[in-house]
Amino acid sequence: MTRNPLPHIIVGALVILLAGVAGRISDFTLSRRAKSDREPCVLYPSTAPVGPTWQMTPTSGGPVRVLVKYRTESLPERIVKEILSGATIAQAERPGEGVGLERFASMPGLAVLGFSDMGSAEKALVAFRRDKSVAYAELDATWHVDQAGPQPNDARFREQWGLRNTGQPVNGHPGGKDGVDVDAVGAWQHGMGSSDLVVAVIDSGIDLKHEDLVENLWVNEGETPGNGIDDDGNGVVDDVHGYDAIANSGDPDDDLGHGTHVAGIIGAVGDNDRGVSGVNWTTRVMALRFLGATGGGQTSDAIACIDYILKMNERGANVRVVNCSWGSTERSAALEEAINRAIRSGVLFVCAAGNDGIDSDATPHYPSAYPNMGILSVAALSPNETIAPFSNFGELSVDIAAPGVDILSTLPDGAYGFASGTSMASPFVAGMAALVASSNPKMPLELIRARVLDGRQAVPGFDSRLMTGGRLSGGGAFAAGTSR
Ligand SMILES: [Ca+2]
Ligand SMILES: [Ca+2]
Ligand SMILES: [Ca+2]
Repeated sequence: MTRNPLPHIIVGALVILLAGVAGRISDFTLSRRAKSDREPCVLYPSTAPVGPTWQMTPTSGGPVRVLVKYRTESLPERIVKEILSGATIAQAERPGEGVGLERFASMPGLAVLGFSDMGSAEKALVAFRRDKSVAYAELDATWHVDQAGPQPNDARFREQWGLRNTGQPVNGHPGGKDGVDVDAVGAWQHGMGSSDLVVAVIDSGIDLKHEDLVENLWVNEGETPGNGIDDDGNGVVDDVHGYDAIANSGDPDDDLGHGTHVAGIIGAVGDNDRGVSGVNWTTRVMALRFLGATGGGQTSDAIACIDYILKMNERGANVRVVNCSWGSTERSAALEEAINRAIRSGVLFVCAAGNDGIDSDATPHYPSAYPNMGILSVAALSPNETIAPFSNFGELSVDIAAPGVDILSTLPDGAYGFASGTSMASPFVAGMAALVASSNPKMPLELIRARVLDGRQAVPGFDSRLMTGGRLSGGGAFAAGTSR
């Protein structure tokens, strides 16, 4: 690990400092309060630093302040007198008695006025903006910490609306709704993941050489790579990062791209300056291949992947979460039994709800709809907080929604790209399940499940379409944990 802790220390120190000064973080005002009780109509300096982690919102409640900047190099005495007499701002309140005027050394033409309510402030603004000697006039905005929590330095993190949605445009599409994300930043206040816990991706394999995945791949410590020998005697030669059930080999490389994309959502290396961040900055992803280059796979190969997971768990691998971003309306009794057995051993299955845009209660999609509490079924959320039109839903059979539209993640050959589908939504939940459990890698399946589901953010209209009626929230999942 070569993480630089300095940015987090700085952010943390800033948050503590602001909390100490303001007494609260969310509504922190940087304008200096009046020295007396003579508000409104106090003129005093305003110091509002601008930084990338700050967001501006209009002041609400209390005295409403207005900043006025005159074109002159100093605030003209004539203007000061007019302001103090109320002549320039005819509709605004008259200033109080004996109120002094403070100027800004660096901006001599700027003044701050206080009004008792928004109505008189807005009238004053209109009057100021009509005045040709005024360069600009604006409300004295409140600044606050936008999100108190660590954010990774990955080059394309800003495009990952699923982790942090500020309404930014993504993949050439207009921005969605601010805050509609998995609240990864809230979750990261509690931890960035753990290398003691393994998430298995049963899929098309993974690009095992990807710059943003290598560090977070599961490693079979008992296997010496590339010597053509099954060193650990588990029946698979050179299985260093997982298993290819199609070729029965130890090289689950990805020639489809699907599994690599899924793996990056769960655990692309976070805060390493490059690419993207996974829900977990640090984790261990086991690569399991049963989907071939055409995107299809056999039941028997899926079962072989589960068999491999259980075999390695017996040897101490600690696979706690399995992601299944695939499915069919065909119901396999054999696959169902294999999954049920794995769940009984303490492994949580997180599955895509399917991309047919239908009610899964009426037309079930498997394995997501197998009736087992150890299976979480995930619908795809859009950045506008709707269930994506292609996504399956179901009040009984689909549990929760997670981002699944225009999701940026890793692709084979060291690439990055966008994809949409419940295939992308499922790994957000699988990744968050692992993140929630990272403080206790032996956390019981039932508790992991409860935290993820109980922590969901309720969304109006989702009640009739999803079991929890909400979307995944990392901050909520950790809060759900502390209330137990
Ligand atoms: Ca082996
Ligand atoms: Ca070997
Ligand atoms: Ca990265």
